[in-house]
Amino acid sequence: MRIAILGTGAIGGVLAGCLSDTNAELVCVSRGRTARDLLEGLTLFTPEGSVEMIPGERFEIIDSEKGPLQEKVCGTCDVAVVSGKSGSTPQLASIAEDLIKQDALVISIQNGLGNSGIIASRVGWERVLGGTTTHSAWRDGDGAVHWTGRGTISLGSVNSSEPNSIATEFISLLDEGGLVPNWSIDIEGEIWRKLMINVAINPICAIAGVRNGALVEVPELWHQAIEAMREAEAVAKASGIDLGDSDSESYLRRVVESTAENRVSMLQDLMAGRKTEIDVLCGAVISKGEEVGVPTPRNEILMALVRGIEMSQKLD
Ligand code: KPL
Repeated sequence: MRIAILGTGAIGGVLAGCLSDTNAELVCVSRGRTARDLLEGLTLFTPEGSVEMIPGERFEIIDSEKGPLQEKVCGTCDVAVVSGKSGSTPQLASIAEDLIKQDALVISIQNGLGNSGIIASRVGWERVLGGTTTHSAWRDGDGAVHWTGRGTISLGSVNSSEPNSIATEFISLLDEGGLVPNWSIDIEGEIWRKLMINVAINPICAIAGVRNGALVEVPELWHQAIEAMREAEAVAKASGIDLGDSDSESYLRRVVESTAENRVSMLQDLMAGRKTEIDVLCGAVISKGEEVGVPTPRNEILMALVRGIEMSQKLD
């Protein structure tokens, strides 16, 4: 199976590293410095502390800054996984469209709402799967990927159907690579549950400049996180999303505790001088809230503050 990974930052790097242990052919799409680093090889620090060095030749590397794709790579991939930042989804979706075969699947495992719709506008809903991940990782200044927390990858079709043969083969490769995949019959609910976690953790840790664990150490931060999450939960319910009966506060606590040493992706973005994903996190909760008549004042404040920080760092 030939798999394209579009966006090989932190999570994309974990995917590339783990799948390099399987017999999948791997095409990695990155830009500029990340693509050049990958040519030298990928260094992956596992959560258990071991280091894997994967030679650059293991991957076919495409630098998206170097103009249109070469004819020979077009229409060659069975699966394309979009793992870049949400701001690059339109560009990555268009590259995915060129890379994939007719019956291929394109899967977003990015944070936030709306990525699958952007991808579907290029490749059609019949070739799109929803996805989400709870693996956590960061990429250091030398391009090495630090996989800080083992999680899972959930995939599912937007119409809750069973996996086809391509999805089944892809899942078994993810499994072989140690990425703990599962097929979800309710991928929309899973994407919303991840969104609830992200609006609780990401903006607050990014604004305060703290690691995830601080949320359970500082009661005032925890209070803000819960309020932001509860708003997202109310919007999800009013939008008809089934969130099951699990207690969201205990789930949030478990995620924060298991990623306590992490710098959340939004904090990493600000530290690296990148724009954040606030629009597809708090921004998505606010606009869905407006549609269904649920007020979201906490998300509005968090979004305004993150936008202010982006502006002060001239990231607009
Ligand atoms: O998804 C994450 C992120 O950093 O964006 C969490 C789960 C909050 C882990 O840090």
